[in-house]
Amino acid sequence: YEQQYLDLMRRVWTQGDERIDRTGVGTRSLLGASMRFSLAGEAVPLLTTKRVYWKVAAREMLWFLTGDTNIRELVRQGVHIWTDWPLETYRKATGEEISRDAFEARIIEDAAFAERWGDLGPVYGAQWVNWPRYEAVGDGLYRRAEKGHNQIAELVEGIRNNPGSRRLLFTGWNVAEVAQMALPPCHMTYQFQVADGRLNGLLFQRSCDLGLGFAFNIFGLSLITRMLAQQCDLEPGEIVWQGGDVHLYLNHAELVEEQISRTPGGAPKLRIKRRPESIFDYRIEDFEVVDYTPQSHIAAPVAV
Ligand code: THF
Repeated sequence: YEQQYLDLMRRVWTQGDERIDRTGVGTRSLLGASMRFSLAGEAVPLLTTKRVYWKVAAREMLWFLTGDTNIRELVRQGVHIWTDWPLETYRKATGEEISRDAFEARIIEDAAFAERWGDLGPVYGAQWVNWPRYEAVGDGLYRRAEKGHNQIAELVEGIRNNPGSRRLLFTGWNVAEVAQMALPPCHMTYQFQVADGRLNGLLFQRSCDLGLGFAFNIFGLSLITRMLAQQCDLEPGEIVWQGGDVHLYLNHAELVEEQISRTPGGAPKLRIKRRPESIFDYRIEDFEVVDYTPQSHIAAPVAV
């Protein structure tokens, strides 16, 4: 399964259009790519050509499902993948040359500081479980309702009660709120299908950092598909990944060269050890990856 990924990596690296992107780092990029992976049995498309910190990706997914958009809880759990964006904002606003560690320490120690500087705006979680709803108050005026749409809860109901539906999806791309987000959603739309007692999952990702983010995003898609299948008494089927702007950052040259020279090996499995009451009750201890013997981690900088 992993060969699809390595082939795409090679194609983007050798044929991608080179340009300076939003971050100023520069990428090679192409538009439109697709991959499929089976989740049959306990299979999970965890990359074996480098070690992927799957627990970080799992914690991030659980954090999305709580609706939280502040990095504080992530940082508390030792997850650093969202720190760079608030840190950049803080440095620019204050001119203070605070280190990443010191910034994270303040986020943890000081609730008011975290409230002021740790929020990413209405990103994934906010849209997934609390998409704004408005109610009429007369005279053509509307106010924001206290409770928004919980797309995830509605999705679970949809899969259970209307499995033939072609509307089993959720999205983070709220056009009206994109401008308030620290970063508009990259993995933006998830769609599901029930076929032959199995749950298939598809992700459309408008922008994909193939060297860094992809490994997390494909694991996240596998995890949410497996969780939803469990909640709806279905077997997990296959997942389909669709990339929009698929790119490799120019400062990932060493990672790319090293990774495409490696040969995939093994068949990692993802196990869910308990069946929680609802899709919102999973804990990190519920997940276990076995038969995962990856090659060494390859560090690469994240473009902010
Ligand atoms: N921006 C960019 N440039 N790339 C991304 O992958 C990305 N994301 C999220 C938002 N913006 C992005 C953030 N997610 C890592 C992983 C996921 C991220 C951001 C960073 C990362 O650095 N991973 C390293 C180390 C992991 C660790 O130390 O825990 C890795 O090797 O995997 C994609 O959704």
